[in-house]
Amino acid sequence: MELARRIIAHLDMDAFYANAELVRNPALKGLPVAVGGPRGLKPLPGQAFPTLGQYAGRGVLTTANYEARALGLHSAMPTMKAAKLAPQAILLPADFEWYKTQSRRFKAAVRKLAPLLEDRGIDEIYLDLSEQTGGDYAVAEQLARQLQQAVFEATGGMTCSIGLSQNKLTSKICSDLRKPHGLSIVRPEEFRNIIWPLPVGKINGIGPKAQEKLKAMHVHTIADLAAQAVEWLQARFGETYGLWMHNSAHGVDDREVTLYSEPKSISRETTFEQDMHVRRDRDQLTQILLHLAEKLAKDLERKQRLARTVGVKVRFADFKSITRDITTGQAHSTPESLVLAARECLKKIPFTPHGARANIRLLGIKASHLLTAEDAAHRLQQTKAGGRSAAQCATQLDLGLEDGG
Ligand code: DCP
Ligand code: MG
Repeated sequence: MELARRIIAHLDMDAFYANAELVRNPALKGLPVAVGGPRGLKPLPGQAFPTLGQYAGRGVLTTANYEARALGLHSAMPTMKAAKLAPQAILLPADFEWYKTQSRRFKAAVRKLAPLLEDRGIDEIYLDLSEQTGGDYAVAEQLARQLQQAVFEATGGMTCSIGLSQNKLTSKICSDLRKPHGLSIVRPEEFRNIIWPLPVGKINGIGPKAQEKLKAMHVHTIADLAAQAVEWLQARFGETYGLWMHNSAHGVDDREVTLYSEPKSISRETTFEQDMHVRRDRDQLTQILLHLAEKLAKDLERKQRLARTVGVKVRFADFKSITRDITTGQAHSTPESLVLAARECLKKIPFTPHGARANIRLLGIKASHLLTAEDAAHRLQQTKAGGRSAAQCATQLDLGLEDGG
């Protein structure tokens, strides 16, 4: 399908975790509900559900339903702050298994009607409707209504919002315009009227930092951004990001809907034929870690991803496993940087010179929080591991035990 006639949908579930709770607990309907409380918070005597007012601690909310948002609550709000704003709102613990079940259900229902689906995480997807609709927005609108109905039925009553436009970027903005249970369409010729008046932060990829910087330069709306010369943006934000901003402000985004589901993590591990001693077999462990990092780097390359988080897994002789990970402001893709990060993780594992924690039967390395090169260029620095080779990085493998310790 030629680019000009593409129709791409973005579908995002409304107040996902909170509405998932409502499905299995209809008594919550109409009440303000926040998700993210501690497990085991009991309702006060005479009340059906625990409330925010009972909470004391340092957590944040994962989300709030629209009744709770009317009271000022939102995702990522410190729970204590939420408790001051709305002590009467209901506070539930998050149950990811249940949300994943509901996620699978809504995606399966959508896939039956629109098979060209890109999975973007627990509550959102992109769909390429171009072929199916022949590029006709009236047909796409009907299909979108059917999708909303199918999602509603498959999930036991959960609503979603859909944006329709010629590309992912615009549809993502669009799906948010009429939440909840919204359907918004931006035809190519309507882009300026509908999208330009919005603040720059509505573009997915212009985060708080870039917004601040733009604000200081009196660029507030997407129209303001579109009015800047691309060279001006590149001089201030770098070649790649400046060009991307310019294109985004003009509604240019050629990214395809990719059908495979996003890998959440990639890992490599190996079980030893004989247990390895953390000190005596250090050289061999070093080589094994390097080998695993090289394999993992190849996996990442094949999948065209970089990792924000690197983790290690160690299984001890007594079969107990420990994992540790680190997330830095960097994206890892080379064996060198993976090894360096893995070494940092290993330092956090409590090895002992003797006993069960001295002998390892399995070593693994894992990359997660995977980003595309494009995401990484916008958000993070890529590590070059200080120009050291993988072998150099690995020679000093430190398992937290001094020689003779
Ligand atoms: N989430 C989270 N922490 C955040 C943001 C979101 O744990 N800071 C979780 C809870 C949300 C889910 O991810 O329910 C989906 O995120 P959305 O941003 O799509 O938010 P909602 O679906 O809750 O609300 P909306 O109706 O605005 O999409
Ligand atoms: Mg959502």
